Amino acid sequence: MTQIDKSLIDALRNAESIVFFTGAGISSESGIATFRGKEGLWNKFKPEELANFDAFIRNPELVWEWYNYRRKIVHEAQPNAAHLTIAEMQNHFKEVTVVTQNVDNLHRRAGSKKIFELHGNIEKNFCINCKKFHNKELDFSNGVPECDCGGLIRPGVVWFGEYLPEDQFRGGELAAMKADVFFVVGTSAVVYPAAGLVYTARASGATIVEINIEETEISSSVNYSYFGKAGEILPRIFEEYKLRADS
Ligand code: BJW
Ligand code: ZN
Repeated sequence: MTQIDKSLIDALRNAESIVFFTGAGISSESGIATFRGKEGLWNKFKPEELANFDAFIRNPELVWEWYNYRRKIVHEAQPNAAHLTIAEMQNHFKEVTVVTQNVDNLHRRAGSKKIFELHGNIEKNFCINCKKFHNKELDFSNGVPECDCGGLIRPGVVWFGEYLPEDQFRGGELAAMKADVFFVVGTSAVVYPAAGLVYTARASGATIVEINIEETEISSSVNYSYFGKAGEILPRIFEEYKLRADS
């Protein structure tokens, strides 16, 4: 069984601000497939075919089919032990911030309060023409839904080649700069500018802790790597912290 380093627990005991930078892997134990890796969604679907604006214009039905399929899975999923541990940690630290690349709402449903969503939210939709949001249930009975202005309605997520929502990215960046301990959980850390936040946190002096089932692009740049499932490792770290917090 992976041992949790005592020096990490010491760092947590001295920490005021902790940040969880999360990716698809944190939700895989809730039954939501990741994008990359052997169980990844994109073994079947290529990102360049689906997660970009040109693909949507070329074939909006196909792109919507993919998002509606995923939306159904997300609705049926429940937050797992990793999401719940992060939410519980809010009661033990001055400031806990979640900076997520996920669009699945599971951090919010677990009870996390301060969340920055870098890649949007699968529950939201907006018109490609006037940008108005259409967040109520959409009607697909006459094909891809349209706005009153005639524009197609698209999922409210960030595709390749698109800018991240400025307020969300800026919030994530400030949190990374302020973090005492910066956890990187369940992300391959290959998609930018999100992955760059790890280096922002490191340059600002944070202790970086990676939790992943396998090595990633950033493994050689972190202070601690724990290889295992987020839903097992995070509760163990928190248990160790609570045990030693009183001693
Ligand atoms: C577990 C686990 C368990 C599993 N426990 N762990 C060349 C070089 C550098 C950059 C670029 C480049 N060419 C283009 C770019 C920019 C591009 C980019 O970064 N591309 C790289 C892939 C090369 N980025 C962009 O385009 C971004 N925008 C941008 O740069 O704007 C500026 C600009 C504007 C105009 C023109 C040009 C530039 C936007 C990126 C948007 C990403 N969108 C997606 C889709 C969101 C909507 C949706 O959900 O459909 O976001 S792509 C997809 O990847 C999704 C994710 O949020 C993101 C990251 O993936 P994540 O979360 O890391 O998941 P995985 O699957 O990769 O990894 C899961 C991990 O979990 C694995 O490591 C597992 O081992 C682990 N794991 N089970 C712990 N139980
Ligand atoms: Zn419109």
